[in-house]
Amino acid sequence: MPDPEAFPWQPYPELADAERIARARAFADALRTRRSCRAFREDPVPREVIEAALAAAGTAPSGANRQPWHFAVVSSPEAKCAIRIAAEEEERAFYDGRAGSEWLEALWPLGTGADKPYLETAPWLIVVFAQRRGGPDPDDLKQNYYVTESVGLACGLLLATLHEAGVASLVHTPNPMRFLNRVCRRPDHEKPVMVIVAGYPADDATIPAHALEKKSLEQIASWL
Ligand code: IYR
Repeated sequence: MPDPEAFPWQPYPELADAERIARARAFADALRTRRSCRAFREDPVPREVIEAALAAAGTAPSGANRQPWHFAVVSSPEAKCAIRIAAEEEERAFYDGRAGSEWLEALWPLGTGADKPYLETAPWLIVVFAQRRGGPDPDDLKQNYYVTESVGLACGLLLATLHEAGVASLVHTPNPMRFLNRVCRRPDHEKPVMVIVAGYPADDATIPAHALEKKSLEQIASWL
C-alpha cells in the first residue's frame, strides 16, 4: 500500500512552563465547578451554543477516526414529552425493584427517583447514539472500533463545552433505552447511550452533598 497523505504538524503555542501550569489549573478549576443539574428552567438556550458543543464533541479522537456517534437534538415539546413518558415508565420499574437493592443504595445519596420532569422543562435533550457500523457516507456500513470509548470521549468534550458556556447539564441514562431509537427515528444498528439534558438551573435546583465528594489526586492516580 502507498503511504497515506500527511501534513506537517501544526505547532501548538510556545508557552513558558509557568503559563502552561496556570492554564492547566485554570481549566481544571473551571471544570471543577460543573455539577449535574436535575431541575431546569424552561428558558431557551441559543441553538448556536448547542451547535458549538456538538462541534467540540465532533473533534474527539475515535477508533480509526471513524467518528461513530450521532447526536439527535430534541427541542420539540412533543418529542420531549414522548421521551419523558417512555423514560419514566422504565424508571418506575427500575426504582420499584429492577435495579436491585445494592444499586438503589448506591443511588440513595443522590436523591434520584422515577419522576423526570426535567425531560420536558429543559430546552434541549441531546440523545447520543453509538454507531457500531457506518461512516460519513450513508452507504458505508463498515465496522467501527472502540465505539463505546470514542462516544464517551465525545460526550466529555460536549459536557465541558456546555459548562464553559454557562449551560447546566445532566447525563440521563434511562434503562433500558431502546425507545429512543423510535422517538428519534434512528436505525437499529445505532445504540442509544445517554441523554444529555441541557439548560439553565431552576431557582430551586440543589446539589446533593454526595456529588461534592470527589476523590483526591492521590486516590485517582499513581506515578511510575
Ligand atoms: N437511570 C436512573 C438511575 C440512575 C442510575 C445511575 I448509575 C445514576 O448515576 C443516576 C440515576 C435515573 O436517571 O434516575
